[in-house]
Amino acid sequence: MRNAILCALLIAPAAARADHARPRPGVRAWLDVEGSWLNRMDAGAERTWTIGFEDAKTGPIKDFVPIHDKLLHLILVSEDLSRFAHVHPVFDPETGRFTLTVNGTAGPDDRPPAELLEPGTWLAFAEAQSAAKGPLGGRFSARVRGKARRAPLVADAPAASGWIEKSYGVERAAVRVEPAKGMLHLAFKLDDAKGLEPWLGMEGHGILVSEGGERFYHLHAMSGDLTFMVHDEAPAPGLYKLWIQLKRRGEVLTFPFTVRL
Ligand SMILES: [Cu+2]
Repeated sequence: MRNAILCALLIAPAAARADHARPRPGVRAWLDVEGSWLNRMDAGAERTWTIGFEDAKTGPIKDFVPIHDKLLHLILVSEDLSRFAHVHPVFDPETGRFTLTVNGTAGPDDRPPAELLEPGTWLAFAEAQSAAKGPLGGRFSARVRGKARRAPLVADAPAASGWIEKSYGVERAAVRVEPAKGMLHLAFKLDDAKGLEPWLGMEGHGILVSEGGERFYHLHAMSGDLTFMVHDEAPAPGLYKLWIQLKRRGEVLTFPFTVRL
């Protein structure tokens, strides 16, 4: 734990880093849905999700500083990892709380897409940075009433070259797990890579979540090349869903893969 934090602090933001902020001892991260900690709601209902971080001794944390251009990054995934959204809840400096309106009419950056929040359990991973305490992470769940539609998680098969090649409509992209001792390297390539531009302070972002949602990593592309890294540990072997996110010609693109590590 301490090593991971040190590592995240020591490596400059411009370099590749995997600041998969983890829950921090002495800090409680919480989510409530419309003021209730039961975190249940009906599908399609407009609800406010509120997120906060509380220090056991000093109370609510309010001294957030931007990390990759935003004060809080929230990754929402369905429990079967078939659905995904990366959103940025709105900060209230008075209370130190972040809010997200789901199924509502909030701005484009802080609202999950409409196809999200179908019945079932949703997992939410929050990443923020306190000026005094450093990276803060939170892992939450919420339940949308009704019968969940669950898709099995099946690994994408790599070609003999090791590359997993996939089509997304007219797009083609590929990823390859590259052996690296004590860390993880994922090489990525995109057929139409002209006009890529930085997004949230990086060339690209990779979100990696283990089957069942126990483990969460946020990877970044190294400058000039699209290799995504977890540099401070090797994620445990298993099946993972990976979403590579890049910005090209003004548009944020998301490429999902299922990889076996
Ligand atoms: Cu974000």
